[in-house]
Amino acid sequence: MIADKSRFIPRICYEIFVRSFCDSNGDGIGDLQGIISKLDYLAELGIEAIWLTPIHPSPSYHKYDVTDYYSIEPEYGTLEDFKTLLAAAHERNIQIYLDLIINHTSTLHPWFAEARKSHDNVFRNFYWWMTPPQIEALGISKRETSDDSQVVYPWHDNPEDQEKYYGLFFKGMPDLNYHSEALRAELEKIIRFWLVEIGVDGFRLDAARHIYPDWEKEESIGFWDYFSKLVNNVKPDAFTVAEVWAETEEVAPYFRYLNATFHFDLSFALQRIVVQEHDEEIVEKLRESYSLFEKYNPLFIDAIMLTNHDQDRIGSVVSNHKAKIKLAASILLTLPGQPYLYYGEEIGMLGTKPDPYIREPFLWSENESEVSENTHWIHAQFSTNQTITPLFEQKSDPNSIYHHYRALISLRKTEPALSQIFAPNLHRVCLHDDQLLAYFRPHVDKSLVIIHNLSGDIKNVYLPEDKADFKNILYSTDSSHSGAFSHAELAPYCSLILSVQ
Ligand SMILES: [Ca+2]
Ligand SMILES: [Ca+2]
Repeated sequence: MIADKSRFIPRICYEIFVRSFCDSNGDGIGDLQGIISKLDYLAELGIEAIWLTPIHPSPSYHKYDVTDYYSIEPEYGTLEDFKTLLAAAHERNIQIYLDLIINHTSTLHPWFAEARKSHDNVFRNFYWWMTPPQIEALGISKRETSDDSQVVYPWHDNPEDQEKYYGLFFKGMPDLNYHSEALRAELEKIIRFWLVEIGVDGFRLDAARHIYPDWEKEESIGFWDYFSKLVNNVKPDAFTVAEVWAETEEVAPYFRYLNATFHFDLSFALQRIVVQEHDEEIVEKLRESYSLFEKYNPLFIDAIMLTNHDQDRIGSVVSNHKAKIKLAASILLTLPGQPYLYYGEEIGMLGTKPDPYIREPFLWSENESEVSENTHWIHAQFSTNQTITPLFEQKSDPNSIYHHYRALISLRKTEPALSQIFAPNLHRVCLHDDQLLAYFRPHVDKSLVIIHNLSGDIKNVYLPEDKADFKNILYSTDSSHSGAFSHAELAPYCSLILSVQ
């Protein structure tokens, strides 16, 4: 079992797509010094941990195909810059999680460059190789697409080689084969290097359900047993959050060995209820997931998000409807779990796939001067000065999306009922209207009732008898509310948090 890490869990996390976040040297590409310059901004927003998308050398713009696990992509900076970032983050009580991509490497990684040379190369079995008859015999030449990979034919040609190699995501990303003990020894070195020598606080684990291929799928969970033991041996308080992009039932067993997994089912459910303006018994479904997760790990941490770098941005999902953007944030930040904000959500950034357009430059200021913190490695199609108010202006507008996020994060951190992370305290409050989403967060010090109006209509709210004492308005986005909750109306898309006193 995993160690008790309850003392080490920060509560508000922020995903930075490094290339797009902040440019420090005017080349238009986000970099580590840029992130350092924004740590005060993140601390002010209330962020307590950062998940950095990959920072290792890589031929792609997204860097999910690593060529060297021990250094920093030169476009992003140096190892010294990274150490500076880590120290500066720790000074502000912000943890740093690295994106660990160990399902595959780049074809340009020296291991693969060796492996592809010949059948008897010592690196050959770091990867998966088979002849076409072997592939046919196992019936694995084709696969069904999954939420995280549209690839149907995962076997790729190596010129002048009778064997093909397996690459689930694309031919430039050959899958690693952890049947190789030598590869496992390399992995141990990588983990030790980042956790112990450099001192990062944890890992976001990419493609965790794909470590072993589909025909050996059940091996993947066992791999994380091995992995968590490695981590616990070198740094028991390190944090692990896994990408297991699947239905909740398939996700749950991963909690046996890992602290947290991203809740994709919830992410899509939150998007749907805000778009459709109807609840779909989200609280009941969450409670079912909790009892499932609990079976595998009583200290499970539900990593919750509206979207991440692989999903259409929430701003676009709700058609840039400002009140709905705020409503989505209000729901996310009042539910149990460890929330992950995707950079730019706090200023209402937009974007739909293809991928580069859900990863556009953060708008710090208007993009007019030549030298700017705003990155410009891509020409933004969605988040521009015409569609989005840059952070600089939102800061001086108390009604901005930015201030909404900030207020909710602050509230989450000061109210123990909201910040409770273990044994999620969540119960449905039935208001007999599926356009009202209401829940109860009991806590020994101060319990809360939270009500969201999902609709564009003014709603009458009648609290059930057992919640009749919840008359104190702790927080409301309805400007007509103040003091005691006697008036039973809630304005469109507004949220209300009530306490007994
Ligand atoms: Ca730069
Ligand atoms: Ca794999």
